[in-house]
Amino acid sequence: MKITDAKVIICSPGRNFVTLKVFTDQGVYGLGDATLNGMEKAVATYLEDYCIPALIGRDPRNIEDIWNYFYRGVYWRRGAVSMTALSAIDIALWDIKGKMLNTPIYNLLGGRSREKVLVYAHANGRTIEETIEKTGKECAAGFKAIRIQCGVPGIDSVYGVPRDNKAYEPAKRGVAPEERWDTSKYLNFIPSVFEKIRDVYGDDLHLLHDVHHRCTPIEAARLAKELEPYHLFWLEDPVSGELQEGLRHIRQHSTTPIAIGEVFNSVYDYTTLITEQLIDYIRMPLVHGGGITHLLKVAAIASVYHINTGFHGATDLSPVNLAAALHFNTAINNFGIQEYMPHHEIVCEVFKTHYIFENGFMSIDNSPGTGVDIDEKAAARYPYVMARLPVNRKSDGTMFNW
Ligand code: CS2
Ligand code: MG
Repeated sequence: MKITDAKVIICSPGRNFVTLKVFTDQGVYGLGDATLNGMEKAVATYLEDYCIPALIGRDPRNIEDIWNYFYRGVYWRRGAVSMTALSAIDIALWDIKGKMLNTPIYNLLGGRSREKVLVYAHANGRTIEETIEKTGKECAAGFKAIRIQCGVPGIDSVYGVPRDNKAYEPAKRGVAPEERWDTSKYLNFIPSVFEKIRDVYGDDLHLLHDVHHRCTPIEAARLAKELEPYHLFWLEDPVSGELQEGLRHIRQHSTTPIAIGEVFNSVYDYTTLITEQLIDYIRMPLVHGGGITHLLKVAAIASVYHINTGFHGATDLSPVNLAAALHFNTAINNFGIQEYMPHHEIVCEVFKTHYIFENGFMSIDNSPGTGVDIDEKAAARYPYVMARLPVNRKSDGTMFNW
């Protein structure tokens, strides 16, 4: 069996997605997600100019060897752009293997460990009142776990909280906008939000919060400690994580569980964090972390240290990634939770999926491979639009030292 060709499809049904389609001489093709928010064309170029020519002619069944060829065989290893490209190749190859064997990917990963996958929703309010209202809406939709973000008095724009009450989409058209941030205002305010949410919704709901890396280690330790009374499911990305040792400060001061890694792309971003048990959940998603092949290894190491998965799943990760993640989450033992932000309706015109959400959980059916297909004609109706994530400065204009 041989790979005969591959192509990159870029489309923008509401937001940009990059999809890799790998063709074989058996008529079966595989799809991989190659979307890297705000850097879409860099991944597409890396795939088209460097990876696809080296992929053609290889046997798609040899996933492990192909993975190592593109990781260890490349002099300039790692990095978000190349790891996203490698993830797309890997997911497409698992899709092909599933289709060739006529079985869903979870079956290739050891079969079902669970019937359904716990997911969390987002409640983003500009004020505490709006956050309470949005939390209520997600509870009514059946969610058992909700990520709570709230606008902060005195800060014009809080990342992840849309100012215009529109759907969540942090990337803005054109060159990256610059925003102002004030960590002390944020730290003084956020515990009061969780106090109110617990007052209204009680103890059973799982509450999560995302710091988006906007604290120094000691600031993050203070926040984790002050949030303890509200027993969060997790506090996400409390620090940037580039300095793995920074997480020790948080651990030394608090029992709030910590999740990190949506911007990580290899197991080497996690070694200290996992082996010293400084975190509780790994966030690195299949699409940016080297695909199923690499995440299987990261999850296995994490499992030894009683650390669970909680993959990134914002709307800038395509349905191809979400489906692959659901297979992965269905199979592995140390699954914790999956982020789930439903894609905009028009995304469903382009991507045809076989997963469902019901009463707080998601499940995937027995379709072979990932179970996702792409309608290329529909994709062509939504051409690429340049969009970037915002840059933050302190209120006096200084760039942060996070
Ligand atoms: C966020 C994301 O979902 C999350 O946890 O941190 O919204 C993230 O900011 C975007 O996916 C960036 O692309
Ligand atoms: Mg996040």
